[in-house]
Amino acid sequence: MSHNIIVTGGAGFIGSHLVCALLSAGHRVVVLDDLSTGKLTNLPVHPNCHFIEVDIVDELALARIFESERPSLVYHEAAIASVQKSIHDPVRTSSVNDYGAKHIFELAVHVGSEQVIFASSAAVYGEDERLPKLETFEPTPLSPYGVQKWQNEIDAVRLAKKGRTRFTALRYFNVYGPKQDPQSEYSGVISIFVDRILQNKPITIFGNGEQTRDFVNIADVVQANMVVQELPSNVDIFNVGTAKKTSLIDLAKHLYSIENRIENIVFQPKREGDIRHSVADIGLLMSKTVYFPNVHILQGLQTLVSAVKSQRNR
Ligand code: UD2
Repeated sequence: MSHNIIVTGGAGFIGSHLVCALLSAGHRVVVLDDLSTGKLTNLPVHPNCHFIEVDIVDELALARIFESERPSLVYHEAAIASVQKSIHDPVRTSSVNDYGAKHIFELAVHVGSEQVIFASSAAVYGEDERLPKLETFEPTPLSPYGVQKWQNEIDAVRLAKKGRTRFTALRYFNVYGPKQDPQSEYSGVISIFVDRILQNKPITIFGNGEQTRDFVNIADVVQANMVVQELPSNVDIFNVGTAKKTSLIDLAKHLYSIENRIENIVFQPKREGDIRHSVADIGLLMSKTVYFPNVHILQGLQTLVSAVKSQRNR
């Protein structure tokens, strides 16, 4: 079935990959983005792709868009997606990540959208040291970002009882892939490492490098977003990862060996709010859908390095 779909944050890293997959599946897509970190060049030129520049805290503008588009499906990917930024600026991040999401969710219910699929985060698990992370663990976030994403889930549970809109939260683990912007200090570690190694500059590891993450390729994150469409439950919360963990040191080693370069690593103190280990249990998502993580980290890193190099040569 073809849907009219709103994708917030659709010009960003994850959103734009998702928009391409939705267009390929034959849907009409309306992209909402304030272009604070997203880029128009991330979006394909396609007759079914429509872009509207809007800030998700602008309630009036959003209401107008939802009233006229009446989307059957909403993907909410817009956020200030940074643990560190949420610590330095909890007020602004809360207005976007918490209140922005509230607006989107309320409007989807108001116009009778069938489903809202939204980006939550492994950051909700915070200081709980049990591994792998199970959706049934009580969240204990360490950062405002984790609290904000948890609040989104609480709102989803509340609103799912109110109308006919179904809510699906996807707790992304550490997403990486082409189009992830390496330029900010808040960028994902893989994008920063690739950028610096290709420029022959040293990389920085915060802490001793033994912290681990479940690095999940953007292709698998898009897959998760696609397979949860049409799930019958009123509300679902799923981890999206690979169930495999990689330490920062191993990640750095893989990248240096792909590029055949001598390791050049600077160590700095651990960052505030940094969780030590993180790996997803993905049994729930795999049992309820056909999700299967296809991209092995080594293969994903190799593809990413080639993509970044060929983009630079253009
Ligand atoms: C990621 C997500 C965040 C949230 C969280 C869930 C990104 C950018 N952030 O936060 O949105 O979903 O996962 O747990 O994907 N590091 C270095 N050197 C660098 C940069 C980072 O050592 O130059 C370390 C950092 O201290 C951390 C690890 O690498 O231990 C991963 O950092 P990150 O910023 O990529 O992601 P994380 O896990 O803080």
